[in-house]
Amino acid sequence: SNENPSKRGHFIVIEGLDRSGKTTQCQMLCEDIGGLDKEFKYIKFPDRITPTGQVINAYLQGEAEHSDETMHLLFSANRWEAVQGILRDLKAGHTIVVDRYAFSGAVYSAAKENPHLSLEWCWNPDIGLPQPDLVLFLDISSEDAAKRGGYGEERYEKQDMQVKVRTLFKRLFARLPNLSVKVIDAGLSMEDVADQIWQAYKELDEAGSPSEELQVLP
Ligand code: Z5A
Repeated sequence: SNENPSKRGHFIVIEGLDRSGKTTQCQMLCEDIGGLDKEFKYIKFPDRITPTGQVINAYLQGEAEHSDETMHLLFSANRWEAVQGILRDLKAGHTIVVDRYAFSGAVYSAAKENPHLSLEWCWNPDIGLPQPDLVLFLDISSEDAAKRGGYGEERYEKQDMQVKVRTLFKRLFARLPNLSVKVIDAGLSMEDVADQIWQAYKELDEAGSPSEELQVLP
């Protein structure tokens, strides 16, 4: 029940296009959770610090070239190497807020002009990762996203890519009927986006016991 002291933390993922405000919203959500005196942890993928993350960072910045398949599997490995820590923190009752996850992993690779990288092939290496209790998809048109700061510096920050990515996100979520996905209108002000997210967080929290074991991505 809700009074169970060994209750695990919530596992929340924020997804969306570039410049949809994911990092901004993760920070605001973490602050609000902390304001309730609850323990939280923020994780951003790719984690550019680990050995796989350093290869990914160099690739994204255009400093290194690798095959599409190699990069895809490295992005996935970058999540797999975080699994033990995620499970340990959830078990300790900490809520985890994740900035991009397997959904970005599948759709950014599948959006490439490479016939080998079907959405299905791209999803496969992430099957078995812990499944989030809630995915907040920050939905924004690629035109509105492009109007925001700092756009266009990294490898995938091109508008035709972003249009494909948005379509693929929707296709992927439609294929995962047991996943709880909430679409958030991310074209609004930061405060209005944060309000929608806080509403979704409270619904999750009030729904009570995530005491069962975490599901895995199918
Ligand atoms: N990638 C991949 O291929 N495979 C994978 O498995 C994973 C990722 C995990 C880097 O990711 C690239 O890696 C990314 C996907 C690919 N490809 N691209 N391009 P990243 O997460 O490291 O990307 P990022 O560049 O750090 O984040 P971002 O997506 O660009 O930004 P964001 O987190 O969504 O937005 P933000 O930093 O919060 O805000 C962006 C700007 O907008 C900033 O100036 C804010 O002040 C402003 N902002 C935010 N909210 C608002 C509102 N509501 N109104 C107005 N302005 C706003």
